[in-house]
Amino acid sequence: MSSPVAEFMLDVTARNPGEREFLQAVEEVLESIVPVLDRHPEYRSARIIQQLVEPERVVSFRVPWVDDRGQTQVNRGFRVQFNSAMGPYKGGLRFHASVNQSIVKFLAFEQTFKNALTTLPMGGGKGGSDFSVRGKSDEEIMRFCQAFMNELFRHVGADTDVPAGDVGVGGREIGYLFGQYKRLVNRFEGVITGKGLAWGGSLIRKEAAGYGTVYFAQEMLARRGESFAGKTVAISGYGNLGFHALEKLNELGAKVVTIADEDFYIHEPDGFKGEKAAYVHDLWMVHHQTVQAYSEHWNVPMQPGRPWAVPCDVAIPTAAQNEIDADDAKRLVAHGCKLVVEGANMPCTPEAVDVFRHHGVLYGPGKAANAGGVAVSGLEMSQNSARSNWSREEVDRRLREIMKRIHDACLETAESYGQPDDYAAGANIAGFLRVANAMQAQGVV
Ligand code: 2IT
Repeated sequence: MSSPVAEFMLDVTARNPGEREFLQAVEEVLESIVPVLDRHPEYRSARIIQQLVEPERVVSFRVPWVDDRGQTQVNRGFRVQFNSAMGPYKGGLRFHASVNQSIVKFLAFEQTFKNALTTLPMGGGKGGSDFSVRGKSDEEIMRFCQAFMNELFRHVGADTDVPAGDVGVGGREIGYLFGQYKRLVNRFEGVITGKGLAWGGSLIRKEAAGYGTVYFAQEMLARRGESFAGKTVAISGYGNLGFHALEKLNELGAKVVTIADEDFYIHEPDGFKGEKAAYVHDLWMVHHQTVQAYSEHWNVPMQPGRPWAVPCDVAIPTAAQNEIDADDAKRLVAHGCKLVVEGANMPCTPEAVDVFRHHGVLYGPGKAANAGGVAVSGLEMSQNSARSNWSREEVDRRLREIMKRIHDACLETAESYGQPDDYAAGANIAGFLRVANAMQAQGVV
């Protein structure tokens, strides 16, 4: 760690005790922006960094609900409104047993830079609950979503804070959340994105994060005169993002050979094609099942652990933070992986990224590569404001353009700060500059 960062991190650590993921995300960004602060001392004197690492607002609330047996359950809800310099707070809601304040703060911090990279007018936020959708009935999910919104509604709004989905929050949950918001405020407004097509949603929103990640990876390959045709790809999560990445990769002639849940993975050496791909589509998004169901249905053994020991040309982690550690990274390198592109948020540990850098593996950071989801959320907001609907082709074209723009911004920024091909440095610096300039222009607020 460089010493100005180490010194600053002492203070951030003292102010955010035990928030491992948040501190990891902050340190990663700070490491990248040291050269910016050296070139632009005005950010230091305006204490932009001190302001930037402090969320504008953190809301934590009780979510009581009644399960199917009549038993009261109590979960914890969060909404972190991190930074509104670029626009209304924007970012997803995550429902997963692992959710805590550190996780939502790291996600909201990352989201601030990601959203800035899209160049659409969106600030950064994130929220969620330690509620697990797995094993719950539809009625329980509805009651939970309504209870969650009974508090969240007072903090959000189409021009204030616009949530969306994330892990554990798909079309069904968005529907229940939106319905309860509308009932409480008596207004039909674009308060949430990822809505159904008949009630304000955008075409391509559900595909956007997965397609966008692949478009970004395509740009990285194209720059080296390569394409996905014939490439072997390992992915992990097979939810909304993972499945749509798989779908686009199949379309481009790649072979996706793995999917994984939290404990096991499936290796399909010939790829998930045709009916197998259709089965993967339903596995989480319709049935909320683990890979055990796939294993039994297709009579393919499931393997314990993570899928990163499987030989591949490209790895696209699509599950959760820190799912690739240094040992996984070494295995990927040893088996010939040349490109790692983050579909999930912060799936590679800093040590894993060091391994990739050391071995010349090209690395696309999530805050750039997976920005397609929130980018199309931004397009959904525009359509809601204009009360219009764009065609599939129109939204997909804009998504491609945005991903290319982000890719080019990362490269050009990295280059201009003397770190050619370092997409992580480029993403952090480009995102930082946009947010920092907006904050400075708006004064001490
Ligand atoms: O991580 C993400 O960018 C998302 N979960 C999507 C956020 C959004 O507001 O669409």
